[in-house]
Amino acid sequence: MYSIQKVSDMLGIPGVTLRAWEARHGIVHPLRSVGGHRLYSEEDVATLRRVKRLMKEQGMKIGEIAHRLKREKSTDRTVPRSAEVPPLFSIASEQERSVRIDAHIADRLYPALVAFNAEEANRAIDLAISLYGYEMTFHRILAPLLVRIGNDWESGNLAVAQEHFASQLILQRFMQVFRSLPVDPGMPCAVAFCPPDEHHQLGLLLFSLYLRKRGVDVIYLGPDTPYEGLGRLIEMKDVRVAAISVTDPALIVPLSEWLDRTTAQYPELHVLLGGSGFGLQGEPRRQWERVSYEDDVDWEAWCLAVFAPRQ
Ligand code: B12
Repeated sequence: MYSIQKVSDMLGIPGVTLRAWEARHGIVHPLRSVGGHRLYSEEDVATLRRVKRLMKEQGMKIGEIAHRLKREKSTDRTVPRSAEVPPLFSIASEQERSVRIDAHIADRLYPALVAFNAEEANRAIDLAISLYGYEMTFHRILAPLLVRIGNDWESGNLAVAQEHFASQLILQRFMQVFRSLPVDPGMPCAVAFCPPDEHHQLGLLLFSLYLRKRGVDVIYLGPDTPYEGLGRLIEMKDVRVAAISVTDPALIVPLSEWLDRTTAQYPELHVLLGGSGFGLQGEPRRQWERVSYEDDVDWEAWCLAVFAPRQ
């Protein structure tokens, strides 16, 4: 597996471009390390190499290439199911096997969700958790599935009721695990939210789960959170960390204004900003003391620095 830096060096494609191709066009879906960093497989690297070649040799645009790759994938899917999913444990490499198992679970889960079949969907999720544990299940199976569902809704292939049902069922499973994880009383408190009008909460959930697994008491406020009252919450609970996720870049200006006020008022507060909204911004990023951007930091190292016991 390769880090984003390694892939960028190998292929001469900037990291920001790799992230944009993933977020906007779904060219590849690298796995995530426990620290939340992208891990590219050989197959991902081969796909990216091919994308680069198509751009250079045939002058194709990234959108056209994404369509071609999708078309090719759906043509592959016309192969009869029995041929497509061979017996789960007969495949050579570890990585191939997990890709097959992922596909097998997703092939059960997706139809169950769009058919409003909660029982079957929960069984498929239980199977995934028993195979991978909950953290890997969320990163490998459920997060990519939510992205697929979001895409299918946006392209008109799913009705809003199907999208809502599927998203809600998966979000409930996230919350179930989240609530069941113990809080370490020695750890400071964190708050996690998306600003007003931001409804994309998946990245925030993954990060919150990551913090909660480490015993951090995360107050998860979720999507579309008004700024009013957050200062009071920070004081009441002695919040040390604010994790904020933004997908729509238009929301960054009001967020910056809130950050100006809040970091001045609570100089001890650490803020971690994440979400594709920041990657899409053309202008240079604002600098604040104690504010970091998730794609510049190693989650593990950042947590160690921020949550290290005070001397
Ligand atoms: C799923 C989805 C939805 C779901 C959201 C479900 C949910 N509850 O979260 C639904 C269907 C509700 C939805 C609605 C809309 N969506 Co939408 N959606 C998507 C989709 C398919 C995937 C986004 C996603 O969840 N990615 C997976 C997560 C895990 O990735 P991520 O957010 O980048 O997070 C990663 C990192 O950035 C990081 N991270 C993120 N936040 C944080 C925070 C911290 C603190 C840290 C440390 C890390 C971190 O962690 C993650 C893992 O590394 C994308 C298209 C795509 N393929 O990307 C469009 C997309 C994001 N949506 C889009 C739009 C426009 C909308 C809508 C306005 C509807 C529309 N198309 O008309 C609405 C309304 C949303 C709103 N007002 O906020 C646009 C956004 C364009 C833009 N830049 O503004 C996209 C890109 C689609 C497109 N091509 O146009 N959407």
